[in-house]
Amino acid sequence: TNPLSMGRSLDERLLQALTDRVEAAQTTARAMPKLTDEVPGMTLGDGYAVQLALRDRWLATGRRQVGWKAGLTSRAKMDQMGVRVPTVGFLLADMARPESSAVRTDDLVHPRVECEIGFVLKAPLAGPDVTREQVLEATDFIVPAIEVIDSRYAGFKFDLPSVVADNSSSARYVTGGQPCGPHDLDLSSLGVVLERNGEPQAIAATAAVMGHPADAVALVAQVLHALGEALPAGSFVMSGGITEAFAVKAGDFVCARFQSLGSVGLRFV
Ligand code: 0L1
Ligand code: MG
Repeated sequence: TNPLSMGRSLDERLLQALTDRVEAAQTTARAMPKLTDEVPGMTLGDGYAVQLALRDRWLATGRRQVGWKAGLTSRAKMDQMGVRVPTVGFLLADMARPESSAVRTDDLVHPRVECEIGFVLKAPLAGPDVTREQVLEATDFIVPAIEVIDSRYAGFKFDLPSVVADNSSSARYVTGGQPCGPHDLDLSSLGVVLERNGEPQAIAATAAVMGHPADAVALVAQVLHALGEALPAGSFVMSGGITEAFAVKAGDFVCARFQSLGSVGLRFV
């Protein structure tokens, strides 16, 4: 599948019905079967149509969008989930949690954590062929982040259109450590250790994210262009999990230690 092919097949009634279903699963933290069980012909473009319909509903209620994330950008994540195409998802301000804070688990289905590099943009990024260099030029600073993902699909079992409709499993995120200029370090080879309860769960380097995390941000810009969207200045963009994701439960403490960027942590209650 081409991550930029956005052909659509759903009529408006079915689009709204599927959006209702995703909205209910996210709001009540109840798992649902994957959407393609009912609509086997759903396309990637249909998945994004549901995601954007959901985003627009949330914005209409006063929630605020701060940016976007890339999902499934590392081989480890793709192998773990059996999906080979990177995706994007929107990030709302109220998904953020303070560093070291307690994150509730009772309003999530089956949370998992990922360590990622976050980019804060000082200039807009738009168009069909945004490059790594343009991403770095447009970046104000980068910051270490942990994403808490929570697929609303039973057993974390889904396919590409379904996971895209579920906003690429976005749930919570936290930033921390030391912000750093995009040219102050080699972003392609930063080491990271992801710890759970003080024990290393995974050790990797940022090259795992499409060779360079800025390439994942470029891909976000390209996918958004195909959807008629763009990254305005000030956007916060997460570039995707560097390692596979790990399940967490109440009582767990998670910390990601990044070379040169410090650490970011949170605990679950
Ligand atoms: O941020 C991510 O990589 C998540 C993408 C969706 C797949 C998943 O739930 O693992
Ligand atoms: Mg992620």
